[in-house]
Amino acid sequence: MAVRRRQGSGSKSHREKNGARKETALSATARRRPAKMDGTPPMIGDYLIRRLQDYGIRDVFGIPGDFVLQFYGMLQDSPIRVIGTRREDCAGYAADGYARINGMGAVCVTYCVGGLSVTNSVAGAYAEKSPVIVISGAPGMDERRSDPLLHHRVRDFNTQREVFEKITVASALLDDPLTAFREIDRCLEAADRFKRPVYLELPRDRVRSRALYPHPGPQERPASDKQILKAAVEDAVRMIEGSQQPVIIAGVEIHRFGLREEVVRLAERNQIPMCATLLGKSVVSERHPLYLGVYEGAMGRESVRRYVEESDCVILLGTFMTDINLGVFTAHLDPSKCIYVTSEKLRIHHHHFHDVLLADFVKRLAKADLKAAPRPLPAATSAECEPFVPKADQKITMKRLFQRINETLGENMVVVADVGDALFAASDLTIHQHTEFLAPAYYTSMGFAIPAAIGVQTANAKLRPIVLVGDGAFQMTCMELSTAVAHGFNPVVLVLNNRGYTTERFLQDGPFNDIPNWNYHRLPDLVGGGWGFEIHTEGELDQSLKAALQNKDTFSLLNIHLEPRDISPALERLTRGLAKKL
Ligand SMILES: Cc1ncc(C[n+]2csc(CCOP(=O)(O)OP(=O)(O)O)c2C)c(N)n1
Ligand SMILES: [Mg+2]
Repeated sequence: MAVRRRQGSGSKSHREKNGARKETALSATARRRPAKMDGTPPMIGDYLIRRLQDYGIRDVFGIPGDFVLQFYGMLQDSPIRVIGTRREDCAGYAADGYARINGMGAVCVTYCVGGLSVTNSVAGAYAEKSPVIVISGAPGMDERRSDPLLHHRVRDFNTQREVFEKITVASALLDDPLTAFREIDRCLEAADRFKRPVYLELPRDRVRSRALYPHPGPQERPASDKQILKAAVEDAVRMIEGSQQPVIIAGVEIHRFGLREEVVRLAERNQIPMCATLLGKSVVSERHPLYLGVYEGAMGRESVRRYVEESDCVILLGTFMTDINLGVFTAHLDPSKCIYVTSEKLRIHHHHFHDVLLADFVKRLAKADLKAAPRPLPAATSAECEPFVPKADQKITMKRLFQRINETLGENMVVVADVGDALFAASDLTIHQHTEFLAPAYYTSMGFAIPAAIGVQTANAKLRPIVLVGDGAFQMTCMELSTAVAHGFNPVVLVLNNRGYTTERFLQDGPFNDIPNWNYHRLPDLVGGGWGFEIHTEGELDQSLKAALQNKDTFSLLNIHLEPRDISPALERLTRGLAKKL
C-alpha cells in the first residue's frame, strides 16, 4: 500500500496570532533574582505572577473557569503566556514536560472540576521529581461563610486542597493577605529545592487583596552542614580510591539539579565509566567515550548489567531505585559496595549522612583529588546501530522501526516516549549530545507523551520532539495535537499501532487488551492542521520519516501498522528475565 499523506489547513497566520511569545522584560539572571517590591503594596495575584517569573516560568498551561477567571485576567496582562489545553490532565503533563526542559512549570485551573482532573499528572510529576506549580482558583472566602452548596464543590471547601496535600511537597490556601506572600515564597522555594510539585489555592476574592505590611521577600536558602559534607566526601573518596572497578550510575536528579557537567568531570578526571538509569536516560551524552549504557537489570544490555553488578564501588548519583529503573527488580546491587546520594538520602556503604545537599556533595566529589592506580576500562559497550537499509516491501517490525529511528536522532531533538513498548524500545536508542529523552519511566501513566511534547516546545521552540506512543496511549491524549496546531508546534508523532495493549498481552491476555482501530493518520482533517502518513512497509516508513522531518511548519503523524505480538528487543529481554525470576 502506498503512503497516504494528508495535510490539514492549519495556517501560519493562526499560529502567529495565537503563538507569538509576549516579550518578557526579565533577563536570564534577573529571573533567578527575587522580585523587588516598589512602594505600593502588591496584590496576591500580582506577587504570585512575579515570583513565578523569578523561577523562569514564562508560560502557564490550563483551562479557565469562573473561580479562576480573575487570575487569568491578571496573567493575560502579564508577560506570562497562557497555553490553553483541551483537558486539564493534559495541562499537567504539558507543565511537567515544560518543567523537565525549563527547570519549573505551572498549571492554572479552576476549582475541583479542573483541579481534580489534574491530580494524576501532578502525582506523576511528584513521583518523578518534576517541579510543577499547581495554581487553582477557588470560591471566595466571603462566599463560603454560610457553607453554601456552590457549584464544583465536592464534600467541603477543603476537599481539593486535602487531596493535593498528599501529592505535593508543599501547599497553601492563599486566603489571608497577612500570610499569603510568605506562603507563596515558601511553596515555590520547596518546589525548587525538592523538585516536586506544590499546590497554591487562590480564592477568587483574594486575587486583588493587597499586602498589609511590607513583605521582605524570600528568605535564606538551606545549606549543607560543612563538617558532615567534608566527612561524607572523604568517606566516598576513600571508597573510590580503594576500588578496582568503580562505576557511576547517573540518575534523573543530576538533570533536575543541573549537575551534568560535574558528573562528567568526576568521570573524566578519574576515568570512571558511566551508566544512566532509564528515568535518567540522556542525563549524560550516550556518545561519551566513558558511557556504557542504561543500567536496568535484566532489561538492559547484558554487558552493562555485568559490569555494574561486578563493580566493587557503584556510585549512584541522583538515582531512584525504582522497580522500572531496576528492570522490575531484576537488578542486583549490594549496598555495602554503593555510594548512594539523592536530594533525600546520602549513604556510603552502611553509613548514613544527614544535612548534606546533593549538589554540594556532587560538586565537592567532582573537585576532589582522587589518587588511584590507573584501572582498565571496559571495551566500548554502547551498541552502535547497524545502518538501516530499507527493504522497500518488507513489513515493518518493532526492531527495524527503532533501528530507523536511531538513525534519525540528531541535534536539538527530544525523544518523548509514552508508556508501553514505546518506552522499553526507546531505552535502546542512542541519545546524542544535544538530544533529550523524556518519559514517565517510573510512574508510567499512559497519555504523557503528546501533551508533554507540547510542554517541551513551549519551553523551547527550537527543540523538535520525536514522540513515540502506543495506540492505547495515543487514544488517551491525542486531542492535544490540536494545541500543537494552534501554536505552530511541529512534533513528529509515531503511533505504534499494534491494535491494543501489547505490553499487557505478555502479562495476561484477553479481549480487554484489544482496542478499536482508528485511522490515526486522518487526525489532521479533524484538528485542521498537520500531516498524516499510513505505514505498512519499511519503504513507506523511510519515505514518510524523511518527509516528516522536512515538514517544519506543523506536526506529522505516522500511523505505523505493527503485529499485535511484535515486541522490541528490550521488552523481549525483560520478559525472558522475568520468566527466569518467577
Ligand atoms: C493511565 C494508565 N492506564 C493504564 C495503564 C496500564 N497499562 C500499562 S501499559 C498498557 C498498555 C499500553 O498500550 P499501548 O499504548 O497501545 O502500548 P503497547 O503496550 O501496545 O506498546 C496499559 C493499559 C497505565 N500504565 N496508565
Ligand atoms: Mg498498542
